[in-house]
Amino acid sequence: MDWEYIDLQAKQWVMEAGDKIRDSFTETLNIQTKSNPNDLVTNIDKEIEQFFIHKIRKTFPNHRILGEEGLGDEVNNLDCVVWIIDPIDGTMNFIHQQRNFAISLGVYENGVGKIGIIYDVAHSELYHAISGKGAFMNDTQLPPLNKVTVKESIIALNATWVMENHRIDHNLLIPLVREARGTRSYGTAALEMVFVATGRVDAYISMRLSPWDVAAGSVIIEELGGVVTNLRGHKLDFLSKDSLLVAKPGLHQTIINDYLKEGKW
Ligand code: 2AM
Ligand code: CA
Ligand code: CA
Ligand code: CA
Repeated sequence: MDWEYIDLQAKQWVMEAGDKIRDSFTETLNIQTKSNPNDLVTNIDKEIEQFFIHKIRKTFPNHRILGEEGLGDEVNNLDCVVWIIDPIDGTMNFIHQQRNFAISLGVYENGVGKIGIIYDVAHSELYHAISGKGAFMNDTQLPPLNKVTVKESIIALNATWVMENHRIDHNLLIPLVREARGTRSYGTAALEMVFVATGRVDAYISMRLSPWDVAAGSVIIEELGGVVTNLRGHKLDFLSKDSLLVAKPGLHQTIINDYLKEGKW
């Protein structure tokens, strides 16, 4: 498989999609709700997903597509090549802020991440990695991730997970939040993973994300020596919803061992 060619094509499409999203800033959005009143989708989310599907089907007819808005294929396994697409990650930010959202596109072969592309449209920052070939922000290669202690780390997480919620004992994360240097919350899993890749934050935690939220980010993080698992320290399967812990090497192990030990939750 010529991953470099696929990566080149995908990056061109992502830039084109970014232009479409920027053009939409002056238009009136059609906003609908999904699973709850704060789970939003717009006509642009659907149009961008359709745009990628059209391009992929025309250029790579044998590849399958798993997209958040469900316009691609019904994907029940990751055999052969599957594109895992989130047309807009951070839709709430897209609607309210016109920033802090991203296009996220991962290409997997037999379940193994080969290409990860995340485009921060508002900042014109394109992050990408081809497995084994380095990770880049625009044309600048990103350096490998260094170790850091909890005391010196900034951890990205949503305040929801330290309030009473039905996924996790909300007391579990309090010691980590207390001992970390700081916490941040951006509302876009794809960019929060990119922020770990660039060292802007040291770890990112979420209780429940879907394959399209994490597929691209995982390739970029792992290329830099970072670690991507669920909160129990197990690998993700990129087919089901799961929790997520992304962190620099060392810090990941420390968070699992000292703060998230099974039995505590
Ligand atoms: P989305 O914007 O593509 O839906 C913060 O809400 C992060 O969690 C975003 O990356 C968002 O992706 C993701 N997310 C996953 N499931 C969600 C849901 N049910 N409602 C809102 N955001 C969700
Ligand atoms: Ca969504
Ligand atoms: Ca998403
Ligand atoms: Ca989305």
